Amino acid sequence: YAQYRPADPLNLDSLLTEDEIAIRDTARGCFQENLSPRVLEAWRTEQFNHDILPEMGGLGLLGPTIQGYGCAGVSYVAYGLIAREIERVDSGYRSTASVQSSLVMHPIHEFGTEAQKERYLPRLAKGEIIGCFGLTEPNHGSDPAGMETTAGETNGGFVLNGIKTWITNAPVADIFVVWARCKWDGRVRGFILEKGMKGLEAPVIKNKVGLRASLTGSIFMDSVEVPHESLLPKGQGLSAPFSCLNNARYGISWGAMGALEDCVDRTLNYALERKQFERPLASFQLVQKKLVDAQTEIALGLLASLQVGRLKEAGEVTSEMISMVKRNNCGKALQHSRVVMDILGGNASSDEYHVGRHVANLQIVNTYEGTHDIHSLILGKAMTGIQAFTN
Ligand code: TGC
Ligand code: FAD
Repeated sequence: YAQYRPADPLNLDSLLTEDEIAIRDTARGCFQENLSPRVLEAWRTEQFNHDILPEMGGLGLLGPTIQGYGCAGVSYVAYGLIAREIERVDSGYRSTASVQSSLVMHPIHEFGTEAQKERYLPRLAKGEIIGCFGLTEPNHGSDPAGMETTAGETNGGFVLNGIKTWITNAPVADIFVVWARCKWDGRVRGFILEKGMKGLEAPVIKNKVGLRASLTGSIFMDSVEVPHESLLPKGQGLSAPFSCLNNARYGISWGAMGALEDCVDRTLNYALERKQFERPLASFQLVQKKLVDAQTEIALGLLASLQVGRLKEAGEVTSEMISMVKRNNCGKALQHSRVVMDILGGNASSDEYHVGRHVANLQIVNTYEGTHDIHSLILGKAMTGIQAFTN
């Protein structure tokens, strides 16, 4: 038999290319060295660190699957591995990065003109400018089809009215990819708005109970006039924003596993050192069960994401497969991070032990990009042929 390695129980490494392992190791080294020491302060103060995106951009980690425009052009599995390493530090940092890569760079690359790609992608890839993605509204979260934001035609362009809320990166965004229903044909389309446009504001939402290391805001659009060149011309209908979500949801399925891995590593080390009844906590059967349950879900979840990534690279992925790994991995990460947190006893209450921060983050990760239950219904519809969202 080969040697069993608890850190990689099912030998995921054997399924990765040399390039993917090198990218993962670079990302891990960089994030553990540079992001980890800052996370507690960012969490406590809800302060956005403007160095983070340029640092990631310098390593080619933003929009990494895009070919050209200053992007690295790596595999979707490599993209997942990067998300896992960022979220091993904090889900909020992964949010900042995955919005930039999957929800801003992807739609510009997929649905934009050559001029839009040249104008925005190289600077987004370097982290010189920050983007956000506005789909959710105060009255429409799980049902974006009901959106109230509108785009009307004016001389020389369009005028946008509406409110988006719970938008990652919005308060610090230089560009805003906003989805609106077009008055002339009732279809949803994407528009690129720029900071400073008249009638555009993006106030911060303060005092979140999770994801405090990433900034979240609203987007208020009061008759914002934009030129024709702001329209993303190649995407029409809800399938356009949903295709961006497919990419982001896939990355999150890897990321959530990274957060749970950090919880397991920290609680395992604690259990080995802390003694009660004159024995290490790790010697108690109930403690070992908690750790092994979590470790098993990590190993299975990562393999599932890897398979979805390989199918994505081969052009054989479906959105239901992505729903399955997003739903499973986020749900399992939330459930098991909460269970292993018990191992810390009273120290779980201290943010210096970090696991409570991951648990609070994972509640949100399990909610955004389609809640756990919404993904149940997407998969339920595929399984039964009956949609259960509405009557
Ligand atoms: P439905 O009628 O099923 O579909 C409307 C059109 O969209 C197409 N479609 C998809 N296309 C590509 N990928 C997908 N995953 C797709 N899902 C649906 C569909 O084929 C149809 O196309 P067409 O051409 O026939 O018009 O839509 P519905 O209105 O019944 O809604 C279904 C539902 C509930 C599944 C959907 O609305 C949904 O996924 N809701 C969840 C909303 C959500 O995920 N919001 C995320 C906001 S962004 C965010 O949270 C970012 S957080 C980032 C961070 O900080 O990391
Ligand atoms: P609701 O849709 O009101 O759902 C509330 C509850 O009802 C949930 O449990 C849901 O599962 C359940 N529910 C709803 N409909 C049904 C149904 N038909 N059947 C059964 N149960 C149902 N959005 C963006 O566009 N861009 C972003 O960058 C972004 N970043 C975010 C960052 C943070 C920190 C947070 C908290 C959210 C962010 N979101 C973003 C919004 C996020 O995508 C939504 O919160 C999410 O889609 C859920 O929508 P909602 O909050 O309106 O909840």
